[in-house]
Amino acid sequence: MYKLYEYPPSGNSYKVKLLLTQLGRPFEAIPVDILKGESRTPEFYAKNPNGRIPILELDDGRTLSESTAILWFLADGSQFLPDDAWLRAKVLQWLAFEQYSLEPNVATARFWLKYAGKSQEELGERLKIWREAGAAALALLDEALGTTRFLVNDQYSIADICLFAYTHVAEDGGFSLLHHANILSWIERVRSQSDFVPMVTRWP
Ligand SMILES: N[C@@H](CCC(=O)N[C@@H](CS)C(=O)NCC(=O)O)C(=O)O
Repeated sequence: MYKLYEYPPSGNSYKVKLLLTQLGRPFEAIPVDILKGESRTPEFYAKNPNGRIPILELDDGRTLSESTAILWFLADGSQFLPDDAWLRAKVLQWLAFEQYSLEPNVATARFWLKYAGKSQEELGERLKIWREAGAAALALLDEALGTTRFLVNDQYSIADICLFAYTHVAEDGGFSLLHHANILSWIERVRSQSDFVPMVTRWP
């Protein structure tokens, strides 16, 4: 059975958990308290030298880190990743956008404000930069969702799973979704997919 090393409120962990659940793949979830440094131990570095969750561990002990790589590995051959080369590249385009433009801003603001307990004053200029760049990423996503029900080929895929993770909790980082009607209706479409599981937002 797969092992998923996760910090439960992490969107990067949640993406993998949601996909595993929707694939019907049994897995053991192993919580790692990143706030207590549990991802920075010698044992953990042996699994991921980058000291970060999520990690997927296979039965033979091989480990895979980076949520994008894990999603890609798990979704291969399933309905959540198209076969067509162009459509696969479009999925990858959204995964890369999430990791470069959305997650580093929306997720980072959320993490430091909600989980690491920093104030807006303490975060200062950094928070301003995350908010501006995160708002731009959310605006782009909203525009893209104006013409399609799901991000690639109108079919629910790992592109939607990946972007959903931090977008639907963006308000935790001080981002407003009120004027992003396309995102709000897409969030409801994602939530209505079969075997959807919600994200844990309070832990432990
Ligand atoms: N690009 C990575 C980011 C992983 C990441 O930043 N993980 C964070 C939690 S979401 C973490 O483990 N932080 C703990 C630490 O850096 O010590 C992914 O998508 O998996």
